[in-house]
Amino acid sequence: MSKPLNIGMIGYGFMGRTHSNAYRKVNQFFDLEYHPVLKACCARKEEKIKPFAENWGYESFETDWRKLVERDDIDLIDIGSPNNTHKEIAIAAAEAGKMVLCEKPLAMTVEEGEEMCEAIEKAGVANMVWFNYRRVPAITLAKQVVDEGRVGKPFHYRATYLQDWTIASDVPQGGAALWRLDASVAGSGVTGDLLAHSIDTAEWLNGPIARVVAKTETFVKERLHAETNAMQPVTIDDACMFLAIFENGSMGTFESTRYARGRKNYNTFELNGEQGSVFFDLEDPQYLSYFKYADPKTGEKVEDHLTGWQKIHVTNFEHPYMDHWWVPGCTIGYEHTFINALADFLKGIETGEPTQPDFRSGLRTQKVCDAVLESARTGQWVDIN
Ligand code: SOE
Repeated sequence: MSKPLNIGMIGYGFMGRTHSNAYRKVNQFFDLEYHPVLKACCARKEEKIKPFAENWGYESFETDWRKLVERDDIDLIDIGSPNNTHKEIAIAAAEAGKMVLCEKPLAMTVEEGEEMCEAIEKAGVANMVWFNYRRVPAITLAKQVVDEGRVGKPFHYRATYLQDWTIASDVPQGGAALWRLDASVAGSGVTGDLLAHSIDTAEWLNGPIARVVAKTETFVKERLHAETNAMQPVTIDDACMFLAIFENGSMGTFESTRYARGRKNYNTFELNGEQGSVFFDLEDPQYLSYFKYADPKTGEKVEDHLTGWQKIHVTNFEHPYMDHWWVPGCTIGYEHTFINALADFLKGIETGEPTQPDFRSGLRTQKVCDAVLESARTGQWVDIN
């Protein structure tokens, strides 16, 4: 008999939609002990949250998150609201004994993240940060390839995360739609928003980053603020590039911008090792590219006149998550990464095995982000711990 898990969703924007969709679909595709029930959603403005609740089938809505957190009929609080709300809500939810899911980045700063981890761990509640890209089947396959020793001793990790939606100087900052451009709400610009994804993936695949040196740039210095209607200085980083040294000795380069004309969500990585390489591009998400130089078991070189990159179409039943979806060759998309992540979380509460990335893991990423921003300010290398 399937057990209900009553969801309290905070936020109604892009992430409110991706998460709500996951709650609605997960049991149709994964065989799980728990089934999410869309009990209530929450946002400050009734005119926004009421239609959201109706559209997604939430039983009720609240306009004060504190009321939602206090409700006895809620088991899990999902934080999909802007970054400056994460800490207060997560701590209150943990203290109320609720499970907590939080959209990335975990927090505005490391200090905030630490407080959140302490509260979550003290309460002993299940938790996860929605770094959804770990659940792109091709990225999960890359992890498998690395763990199988097919890349071998790593030398280079190269990540880019490029978009182009803020090039026009008349795009305002702030407000419900554009809070990502307002540092007082977002914490940072591309570093927390985009590089946080790249860092989470990088550390998952290639282990901890030991030190970084970074440079950031803000191309448009002033923007109209959507809430005050006045021109205000832009304090987010529009672009960021950093060099990293991983604890395993390999070297990393990371580049992110919202000024790469033509790039919409170009999230790529390549890892080069002694025995092979892997490459992924989110604008071509069904594929993982793999270059095999040596047999992972014997270490013997397999290179011959037909050696080359293999472009693997990650849609077969033996590929991660794909036995839950369609038949081989039929692709899944962006929204499925959230469903896959939720399925893993629900399996985790069923088995008692904590699901990754949890808040501690989200804090690791926060530490790297903060070190990157500190280095950009000082021009110095910064050690992560
Ligand atoms: C920013 O444009 C954004 O929506 C991020 O906030 C998401 O995390 C990313 O996955 C897509 O781009």
